[in-house]
Amino acid sequence: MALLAACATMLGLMALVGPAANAATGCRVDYTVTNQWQGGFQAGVKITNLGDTVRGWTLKFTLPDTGQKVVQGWSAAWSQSGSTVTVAGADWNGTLATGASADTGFVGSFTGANPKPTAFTLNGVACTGSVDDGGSTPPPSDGGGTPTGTPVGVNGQLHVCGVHLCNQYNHPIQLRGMSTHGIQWFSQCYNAASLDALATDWKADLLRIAMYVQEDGYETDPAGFTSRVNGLVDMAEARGMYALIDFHTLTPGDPNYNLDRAKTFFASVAARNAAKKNVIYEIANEPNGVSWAAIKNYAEQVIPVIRAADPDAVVIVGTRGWSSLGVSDGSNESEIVNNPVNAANIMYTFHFYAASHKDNYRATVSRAASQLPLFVTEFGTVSATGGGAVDQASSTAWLDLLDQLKISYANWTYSDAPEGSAALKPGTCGGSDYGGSAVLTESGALVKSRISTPDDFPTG
Ligand code: IDC
Repeated sequence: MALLAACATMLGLMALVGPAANAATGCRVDYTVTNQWQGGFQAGVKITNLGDTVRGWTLKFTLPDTGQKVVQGWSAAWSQSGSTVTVAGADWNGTLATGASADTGFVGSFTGANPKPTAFTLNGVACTGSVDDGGSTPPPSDGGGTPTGTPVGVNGQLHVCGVHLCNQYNHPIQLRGMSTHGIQWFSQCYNAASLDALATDWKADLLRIAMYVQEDGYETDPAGFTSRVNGLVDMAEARGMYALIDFHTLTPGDPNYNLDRAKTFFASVAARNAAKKNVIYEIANEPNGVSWAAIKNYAEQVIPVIRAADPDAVVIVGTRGWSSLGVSDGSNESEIVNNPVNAANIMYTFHFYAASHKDNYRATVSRAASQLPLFVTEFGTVSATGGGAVDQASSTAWLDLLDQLKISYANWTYSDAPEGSAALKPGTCGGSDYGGSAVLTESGALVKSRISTPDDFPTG
């Protein structure tokens, strides 16, 4: 306490005598306005510890204008008292080694100007590193928040045409991208640097946002998860990537268990994102232990909720047997062909894990693709557990098939989880470097080599 008081006195004295001597830097804060609209904005707040390891941290800063309010923050506990904002690190990002960063952010509102915050302190020590608002200057855009020349800039609002996903010129396209891991566990992996790498180094067309409903997901904090999903939609949009909003039901397998939650969630995200061109809705990740009739019933209740708010977006419906078109339950696509969901502009989900699902699944997809619009919203190069060895031969056979059929896909996962399906080596998300090949696992290297080849998006 005495030491702290002495430090505070010294800092006070130094402030009085002017900036002749630099105080030892303990931290740096990068503040980036990632999106701004009438009366509202979203900002990323990246905290880098430049001092000794910190176990448990509290960031404070000042919002200079009286109209500036924090509405909802993520990846930390956010509160505001007058002009002072307090951000307390969570369990999973509360320890920061020297040089390590925590990525947090918030959605705010403002009435007058929206000046950048001042007086950042970490555990009471002033953060004298640079405070950067470089992200507040948006890249060239089509007026809808999307940079030109990017996947969204070229293809615009998508729709289903026959069995394909079509762009604004009504030509079939294939989107290739990555799925997040569960955002309740790997939120730290989704930040400005990692999404920059995904868009520009991986040249990904889409980001799937896997929002688990159970397992400490949405059901524990509906407002917080909704806000985090919206933030990721904006970050994808700012980089010209499509955003697949995945209502990641898994256990229990009957999506009707989460019907009320789905209606609440989709009403909110569809209203908030209705004007955007980059949003696709995936209403049930992997139904299991449940009939196609029950899945169809769920879809026919959730889809109208989305359409009421966002009439033109594509919606993707999960299928029986962990989205295997029924195959993993001893059925096949005919149950859908004979009894399709009563809605337009929809697609059906197919998932595979290359080391577990091989020729008979590929035969089903080959056959079904001429009758049903399919979207591989999730696949792994490994076994269905998400772990084990990469099956190079089966993965290659699958990706060749999807390319040939122009079926869009997202790979599980763009994360540094300690499992074979993760694309990034463990520890990657604790740093700030996501580009190049040194951060990639075997799975990441294989999938990146497929995703980063030039797109073929027909225009005109
Ligand atoms: C797995 C994750 C694993 C996590 C588990 C929790 O890889 O870290 O502990 O979920 O439920 C799916 C699911 C997806 C699974 C993945 C791998 O959609 O949630 O992720 N998988 O098992 N379907 C088939 C495989």
